[in-house]
Amino acid sequence: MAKRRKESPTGSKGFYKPLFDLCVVGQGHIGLPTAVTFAAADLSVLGVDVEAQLVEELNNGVTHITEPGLQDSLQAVIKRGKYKAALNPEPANAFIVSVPSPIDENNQPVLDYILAAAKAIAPHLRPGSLVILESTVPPGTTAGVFVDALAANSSVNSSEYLVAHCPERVLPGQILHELIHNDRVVGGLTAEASQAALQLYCNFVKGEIVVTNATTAELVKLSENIYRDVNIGLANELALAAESLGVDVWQATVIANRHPRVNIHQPGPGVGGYCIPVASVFLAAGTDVSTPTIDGARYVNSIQPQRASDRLNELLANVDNPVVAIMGVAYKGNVGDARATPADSIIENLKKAGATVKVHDPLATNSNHDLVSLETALEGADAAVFITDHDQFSDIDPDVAAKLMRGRIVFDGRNILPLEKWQEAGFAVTRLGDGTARPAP
Ligand code: SAJ
Repeated sequence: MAKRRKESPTGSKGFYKPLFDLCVVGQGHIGLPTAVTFAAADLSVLGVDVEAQLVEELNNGVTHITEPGLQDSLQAVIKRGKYKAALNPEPANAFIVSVPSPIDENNQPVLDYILAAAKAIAPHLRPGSLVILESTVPPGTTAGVFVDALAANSSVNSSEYLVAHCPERVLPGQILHELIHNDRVVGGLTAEASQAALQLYCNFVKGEIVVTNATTAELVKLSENIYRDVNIGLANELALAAESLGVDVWQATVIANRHPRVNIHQPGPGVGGYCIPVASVFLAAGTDVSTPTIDGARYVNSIQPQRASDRLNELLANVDNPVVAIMGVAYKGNVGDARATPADSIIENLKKAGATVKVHDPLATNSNHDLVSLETALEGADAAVFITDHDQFSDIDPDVAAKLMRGRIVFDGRNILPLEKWQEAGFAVTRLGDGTARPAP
């Protein structure tokens, strides 16, 4: 439990007991699970968001974030009087900022939401208050513009409150579990800030809490996601090499990964989401070193949707006015989030090439495409294109698909289908990187 500071509201010595232990600014994919998990650990939590309708829905125990267990947990902590949502911050012992940090059309980080959150909480800071920035930021942000924004809007001397960067590392679809069980890094501007942040996360973190400084914690977060981006880029380039050799990259990868120190990731039709694709942009914004490996992998991943589209156009070359069933628009398997998905550009490219596209996704809740049922998507389709690796796609009966579809073309962008079963049902299954794009010389 964060230690209560015996300070009066005016900051003079005495007893100051704010209404809330914790105020979490930003009630999105990370902020809401964080607020609810702290509330479930018996802290009194205020969840703040700028969206009035969202605040109202949250206070009614409703969330449209499709995260397993989240809505039930929200309703439980509301019932126990441990969670309330509001439009504006209120006095609290600790504040967490967990708001979006997107990139703009010039590929530059946008910190406006973070600075607005700092401005909103600053008037509520008291001596001993703890402020934690969780949002992913360029290295140097916490110690720079973030604390500057707090200082510019607080009447308390900045040496009297505590600031830390504590990035999250949860996997959408497993957030409530990973928030508790993953190791956590806390990076204070001062040792006291690190200890206060450690105390706070001790309320529920069962993993190890590793203490460092703020800028190191910022680099740790970016390193984790850049590691993934670079390794996905490697997998996508190995897929290209496999195609040129006429070999199956999926088989080569399985065998290579038997090496005790090799973990080659999976090639795919693109790298989506708001995390991996922007990590290298944040690193570049906070440093002035040249990073050709990181930049090269980012480039490879950014053109992967086009490469997948080009392969699809080859497969559909002999089909007049093709009807294509798109299987999956979520940015990755087993999640409902269709924002920043590679599927959007693949669908656009197919339409530009003259295809009629029907889109099916059993989990997506926020796609900008009209979604149809599996049967409707497959009905009369010349081709089925699997873009998202939802587990349930592996269970589709190819014999049923054969009865519904007009054609027998299948593009399995994630190598999720039982290949022989679909081939036995009469389908010509092409997998990205399977070596059939250019037969071996
Ligand atoms: N992808 C591939 N090949 C792979 C793995 C993923 O093409 O081998 C694609 C996915 O299909 C998806 C994209 O990359 O489109 C990103 O997938 P992801 O599994 O990296 O998922 P995110 O972005 O939801 O979560 C990542 C995670 N970071 C790491 O695994 C290092 C998560 O732990 C972070 O908390 C999250 O970013 C974040 O919020 O930063």
